[in-house]
Amino acid sequence: MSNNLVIALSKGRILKETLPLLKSAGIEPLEDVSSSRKLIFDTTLDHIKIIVIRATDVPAYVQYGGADMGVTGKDVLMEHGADGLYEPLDLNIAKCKLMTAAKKGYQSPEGRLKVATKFVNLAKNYYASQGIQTDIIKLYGAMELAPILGLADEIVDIVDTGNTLRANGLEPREEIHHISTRLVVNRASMKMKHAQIQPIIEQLEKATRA
Ligand code: PRT
Ligand code: MG
Repeated sequence: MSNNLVIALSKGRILKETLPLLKSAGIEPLEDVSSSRKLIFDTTLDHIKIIVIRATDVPAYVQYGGADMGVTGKDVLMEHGADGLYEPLDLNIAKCKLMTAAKKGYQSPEGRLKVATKFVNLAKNYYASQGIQTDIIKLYGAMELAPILGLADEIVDIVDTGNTLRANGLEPREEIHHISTRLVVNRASMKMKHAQIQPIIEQLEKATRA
């Protein structure tokens, strides 16, 4: 088995906060990952490569061993399921909340609720736990539009400042989960490459506490 290590990073808002943490662990990409069109990067450590992919694709890459380690949001991990993944570290970045929301002042119906979200599994489980029956409509973005245009009674989405909801005449309702960014490790890699992976986890842990 090769001792090469592949680390999967989420592009988008998590990336900027992840790079300084990796740097403290001595791992720096040799090129600017945000401006390059490449998907795989050499780093200051010869045996470590970084890939930059969508946050939602990180669990699959790590689960199936395409990457040994990965960085993605707890929301993405919970929605995907944690099969084949260790989650050794909370990186404590990109913190936000998974919430329900609706039009300001809107009275949600007593019976079945129409819910628009990209977090289909999390939404189903949450409303089921509240004893509420739902018809879930899967969307890939701009969930805020759904209640405005009558597509849904409520949405389930990530909220940080609440500005996006307010700007669209919506209000936050129930908090479902606190979210932050997590380090995940492929289960087989954790055993086979423990000597390489453990020090990285320890250095990242130190960096997140700093
Ligand atoms: O954009 P793309 O479809 O490629 O993927 P993505 O939207 O999943 O990626 P990205 O980069 O936008 O977010 C990656 C991760 O960042 C998420 O999985 C969360 O774990 C975390 N995160 C932290 C957030 C936010 N804060 C956040 N504010 N993800 C999304 N948002 C969005 C939210 O969806 C809403 O549209 O920002 C808006 C709300 O922000 P406020 O401040 O207006 O409340
Ligand atoms: Mg986005």
